[in-house]
Amino acid sequence: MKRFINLALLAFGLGAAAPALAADGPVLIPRPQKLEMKEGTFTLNAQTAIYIRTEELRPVAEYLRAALAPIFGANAPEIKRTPNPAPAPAPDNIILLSNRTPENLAPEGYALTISPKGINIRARSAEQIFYGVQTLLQLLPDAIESKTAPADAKWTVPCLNITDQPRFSHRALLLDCGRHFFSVDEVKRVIDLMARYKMNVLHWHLTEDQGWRIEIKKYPRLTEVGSSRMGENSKMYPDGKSKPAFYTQDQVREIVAYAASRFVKVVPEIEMPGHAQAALASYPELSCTGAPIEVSTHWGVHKDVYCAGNEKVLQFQKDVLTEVMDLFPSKEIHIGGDECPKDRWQACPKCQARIKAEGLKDEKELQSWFIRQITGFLSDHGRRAICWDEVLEEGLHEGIVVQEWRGHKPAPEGSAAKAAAFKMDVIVSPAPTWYLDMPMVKDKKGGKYTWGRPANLADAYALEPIPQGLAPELHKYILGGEGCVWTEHIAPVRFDYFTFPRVLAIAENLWSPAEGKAFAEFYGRVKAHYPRLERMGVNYGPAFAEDLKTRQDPGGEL
Ligand code: TNX
Repeated sequence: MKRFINLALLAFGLGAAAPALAADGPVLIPRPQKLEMKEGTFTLNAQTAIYIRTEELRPVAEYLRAALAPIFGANAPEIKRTPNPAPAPAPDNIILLSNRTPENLAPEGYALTISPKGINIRARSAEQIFYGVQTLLQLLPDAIESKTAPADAKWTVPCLNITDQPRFSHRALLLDCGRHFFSVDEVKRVIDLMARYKMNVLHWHLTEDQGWRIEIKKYPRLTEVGSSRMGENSKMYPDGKSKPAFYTQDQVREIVAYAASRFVKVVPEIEMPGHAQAALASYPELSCTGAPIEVSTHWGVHKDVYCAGNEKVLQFQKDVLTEVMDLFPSKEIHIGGDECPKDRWQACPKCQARIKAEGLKDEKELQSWFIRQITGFLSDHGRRAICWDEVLEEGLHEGIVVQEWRGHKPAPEGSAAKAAAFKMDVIVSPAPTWYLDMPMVKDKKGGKYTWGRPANLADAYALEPIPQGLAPELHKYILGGEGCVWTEHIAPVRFDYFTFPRVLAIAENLWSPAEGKAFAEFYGRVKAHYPRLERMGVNYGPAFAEDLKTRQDPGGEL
C-alpha cells in the first residue's frame, strides 16, 4: 500500500467538517464519503468465490472477475448465487455482491466492508455495486492493473468499512472525435478509464467543421464526404491523410452497449447551427449560399453555418436526430448551439424572410427560433436538449439543460448561476479550468504552447461546481460537470498526457463530498496513484511545471 502525507488535520484546523482519508490510508480516487479502517487484512486466494444475491448482479460480477484476471486467470473466481434464504453464518472467503442493503444506506450509496473473512459490497442497484467494485480494485495492490501480475504478488486488502455515494449525478468527460478521430478501441479505453474513477457520462462530440463522424443512413454523403479532410492541420501531424474516419451505426451501438455495461451513459452531440462545415461540404444546399465548400482544414470559429431560413435544413436536422435517437437511449441529446457567427444569415434572403415571417427582431432571435424548433422536436420524442450556455443569451429556457463553458463566475452573473435561477438544469465545464485541451503550464521547455490558457492540477481541483453565492435552494439544478477533451491539438496519442492527472481532480470534485476538500491531501493521493496509472498504461502529463522534466509530451514540439 502506498503511503502519503495526510493533511486532513490541516483541513480540520481550517474548520472543515469531515476529515479526508486517514493517515497512511488507502489511495482512493475519488475520495469516499466515509472510511473507517479496521484491524487486519483479507487476502484473495485460489478458493475465493464471487457470490451474487440476484441475477441482476451477474454482469457486475463478470466485470469484477475480468478485472481480477491478473490474479486468477480468465475463468476464476467462480460466480455463485447465494442460497435463498441466505445461510447463517455467511460463508467465508467470498466477495459478496448484494442488493439487500443496510437500512441507513443512502439511496444512491454503496457500503463496502472488508473483514479478515471476506468482502461484502452492498447497494440497492447494480450501478452502485459497480462503484463499490471500483473502490475494491483500488484497494488491491497496483499490480492488479498489469496485464500479467507478478507471480509472487500478494492480493491483500485492508479491513475497513466504507460508505460512499456520489455528490453529483452527471460526472462526465467530453471527447471531441470531430477534430481528431478516435478508433472504436480508443473510445472503449476512454470509457474504461472513466469507469475507474466513477464517471458516468461520455459526452461524445461527433460533428464538427473538420469532420462528421457518425453514419446517417438517409444522408450518406455526410460520411462519404464529411468524414475526411485534406490533411490534418495540426503541426504535429503534417502527414495527415485524407481518409474517411467515422463510426458506422453498428459501431455506435457497440460503443453504447460497452459503455452501458460500465454504467456510462453516452450523450451524443450533433452541433447546430454552427460548427457545421463538414455537413455543408457534404450537402452544400444546406448553407445560405449553396456554394461548394470543403471540409475545414483549420481550427477556429467558422462563418459558414446551416441556413436558418431553409425548410430543408430543419428537415435534415430532424432526420438526422431521428436516426441518432434510435442509436442512443440517452434522454439527453446535445445539440451544441455555441459559436454561430451571423454573417451569412445577414446576407441571406431566406434567413431575412424567416425573420420577417416569424416576427423576429434580428439574427440572434433567428437562432433562438431555430433552436426552439429542434428542442421542441426532441421533447415531442421524449428527449431533452442540452445546449452550450449561449442559449441563455437567446432567452431560451424551457426544458433545456445548459452547459456552462464560458467561465464559472459567482452568482448572479455566471451562466451556471443564471441558468439555475431560471430553474434550468446545469452542467458545469468551464474553460480553461475543466478544458483538458488547455496546456498544463505556460512555458514548455524549449518553446511555448501555442494555444489556450494554462490550467494545472490545482486549478482543476480548485473549481467548486456550485457557483459561489448561489442560493441553497438552487443547488439542486447543478447536475454535475464535465472535463472537456477538445482535440484540435490532441491526437489520440496525446489523450492521456492532457487528460491525466487533471481528470482525477474533476472526477473527485463530482463524486466526493465538498467537506474535507484539501489540495495537499488530494495531491498526495494523486502522486501515490501514479504507479498505478503506469500499470494501467496511462501516459499521464505534468501536474505542474516541475514535472515537465520527467513527463514528456508524446506530441513532440507544437
Ligand atoms: C471552444 S466549448 C469550443 C470548441 C473548441 C474549444 C477549444 C465550445 C462550446 N466551443 O469548439 O474546441 O473552445 O478549447
